[in-house]
Amino acid sequence: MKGRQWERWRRPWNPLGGGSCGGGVCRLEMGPGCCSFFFCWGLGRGHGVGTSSSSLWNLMGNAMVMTQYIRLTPDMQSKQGALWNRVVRIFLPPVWLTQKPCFLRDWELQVHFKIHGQGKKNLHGDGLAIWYTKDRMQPGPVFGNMDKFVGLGVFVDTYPNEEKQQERVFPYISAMVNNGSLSYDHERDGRPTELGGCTAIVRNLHYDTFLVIRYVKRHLTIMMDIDGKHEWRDCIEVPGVRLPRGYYFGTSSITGDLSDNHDVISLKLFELTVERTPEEEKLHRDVFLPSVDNMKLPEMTAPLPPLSGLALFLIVFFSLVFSVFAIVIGLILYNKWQDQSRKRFY
Ligand SMILES: [Ca+2]
Repeated sequence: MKGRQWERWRRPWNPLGGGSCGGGVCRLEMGPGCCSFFFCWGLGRGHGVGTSSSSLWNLMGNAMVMTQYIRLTPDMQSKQGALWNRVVRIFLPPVWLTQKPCFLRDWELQVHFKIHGQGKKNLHGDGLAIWYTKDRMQPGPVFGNMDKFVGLGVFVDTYPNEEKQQERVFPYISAMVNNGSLSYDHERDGRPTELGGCTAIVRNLHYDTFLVIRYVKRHLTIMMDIDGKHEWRDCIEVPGVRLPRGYYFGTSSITGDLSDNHDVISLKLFELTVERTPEEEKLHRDVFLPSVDNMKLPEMTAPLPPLSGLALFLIVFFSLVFSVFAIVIGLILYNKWQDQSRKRFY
């Protein structure tokens, strides 16, 4: 599925019905009672994150707003930054309600990004990640985001950590779906948990680079436009991906000993209008935990909550009462038995 074939399916997600993202003009729309959406910056009339009071995005860590893009990390060691869509709070008298941001069923996220820096071959890192996850704003080791995340992660990994790389040429794009039980293996560049991947030579290019993540009828497709030809090229295609609705979109990046500028020029989210047969409607019911058909994710084992002081006191108290009770009964029975043996004796 390439090129413009999908155009007819998609429209910008805008609950108010008045937004558009045609002609390179991005608009940010939001209204009471609806979830957030559209965002973009640069492009002249776009809304800047952090410069607009109605911004629906939060920056984190070392991320910076520049005039034409968001810089997740500069080309410096040990930096990390992220950009997340925000929780929208609305006031419905008499209470504030926290609105989940996005309840799209079928969607497409277009990411316009740029990775560049001074480092020569294999002396740059670490890349960036794009997220659709249950949690937001949780810094950590996975491209600047938390490990054991719940949702989808798409990684543009620019540095091969694993020494013997025969099959994979870097920079490398890969995807991972997690229910919170899996760790991303940084030393092996996520290989044990990857759903699929492809090589993507994206550093220090003089033209624009794009990535698109499409999620339609539980089918995850990731394509890229990195050759300056304005054409989508296939990268990853995975059927049977079950993602809950209402998760957050974000992007994050980290540098370590090696570094790069990781810039995000725009993120555009589209709702896709897809017809379903009644059977598909039944099959595509909402799910509560991410999973992939034909792929076993370890079960989530919730740790037992620690006992509260009161619970501990009650347990000890009733154990003591029970012990005393048992001893008393035991004594009574013993006495009775002794009485009876005495009677028998006389
Ligand atoms: Ca890596």
